[in-house]
Amino acid sequence: MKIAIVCYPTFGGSGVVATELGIALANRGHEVHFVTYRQPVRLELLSNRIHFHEVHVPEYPLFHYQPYELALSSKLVDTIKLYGIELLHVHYAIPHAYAGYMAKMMLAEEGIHIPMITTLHGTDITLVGNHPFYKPAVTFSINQSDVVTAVSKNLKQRTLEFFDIKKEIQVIPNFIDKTKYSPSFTDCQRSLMANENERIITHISNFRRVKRIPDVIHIFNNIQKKIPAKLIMVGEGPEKEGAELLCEQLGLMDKVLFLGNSNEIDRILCFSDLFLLPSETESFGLAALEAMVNKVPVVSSNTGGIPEVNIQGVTGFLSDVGNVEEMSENAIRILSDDVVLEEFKENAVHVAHKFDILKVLPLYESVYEKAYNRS
Ligand code: GMT
Repeated sequence: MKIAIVCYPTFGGSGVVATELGIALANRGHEVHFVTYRQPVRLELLSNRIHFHEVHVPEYPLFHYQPYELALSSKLVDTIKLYGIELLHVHYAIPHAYAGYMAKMMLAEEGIHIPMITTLHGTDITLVGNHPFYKPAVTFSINQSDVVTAVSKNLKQRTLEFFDIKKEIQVIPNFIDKTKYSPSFTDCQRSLMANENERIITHISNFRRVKRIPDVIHIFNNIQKKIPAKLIMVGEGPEKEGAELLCEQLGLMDKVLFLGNSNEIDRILCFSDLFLLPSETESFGLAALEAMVNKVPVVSSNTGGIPEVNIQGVTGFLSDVGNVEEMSENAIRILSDDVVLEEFKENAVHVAHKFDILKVLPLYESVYEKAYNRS
């Protein structure tokens, strides 16, 4: 099939999932066209089956806000016509489902009927979508999609609670491509990050408030009082500066490394012993899954879709949001014994393989087929 994918091109989970899905679809013989304002960060290789179309929004002084939705829907119309695209898959409802619907309507005027699949990722629903300003537009564009998918059961349930949705929502979980994590890759360069006797703890996110970055630092502070350890913080975002200050106040600066954004998180996870994800909410927790496929157990909050990924007492432990003390105790429990740590590591990778792309990709393909045959 010829598929257009609309996503955010940044380090956020929805963009990563959309990009990895597009690459996997191209490997299966589909022709994939990414339409967004910048080349997605994980899209390194373009080929005759993977195309990237940049959406330009011309600056015009009259516009206080530049109209991205308008530019995106026009670009979609042009790209769909030029390349004979058969299906549109938008990731993240705001504003992609809205722009996609407009494109669909414009094309229908010309007798071109294109099905639209909308995948909900979480923040589009829980944080932004339920804002009263956006609610009518988000409800409308979800209901106008030919097929709606959500990345976890929890997200589906919350979408149905927040919005008046008339469409069936199909749960298709996020996935990992385990072939990208070769077991022969042993050059972890652990020694660059920590001394031999130290455990390595990692957190990866976009450092927004929802990630509860101060909890990460406090949990690490408690751990390092009992166990020699280093903390690696990967990512950029508004909470990063405050996190650095907190580390300084707690006298942790020589034990915490802030690495910024990285395209090599598998290398970082390769030498990690534990992943911390104490988020306020998380529709899925792709970062936790990426940790698990790299044999890293997870200590997390028990919110949103995280319990569908991190299994209590098996791949790690889950606690109520903000329960820093319990999360610290659980982390110490995993880290203080080599045998226990190894068991959790093995369990983590075992459970992660249940989310292998080879199991998840056919679910998307069957949804595409259904939507295409209906249109
Ligand atoms: O977590 C973020 O802030 C980024 C956000 C996004 O939209 O890219 O992530 C959401 O989608 C990911 C991929 O489906 C999920 O793994 C994350 O849990 C979800 N984030 C939240 O729900 C806060």
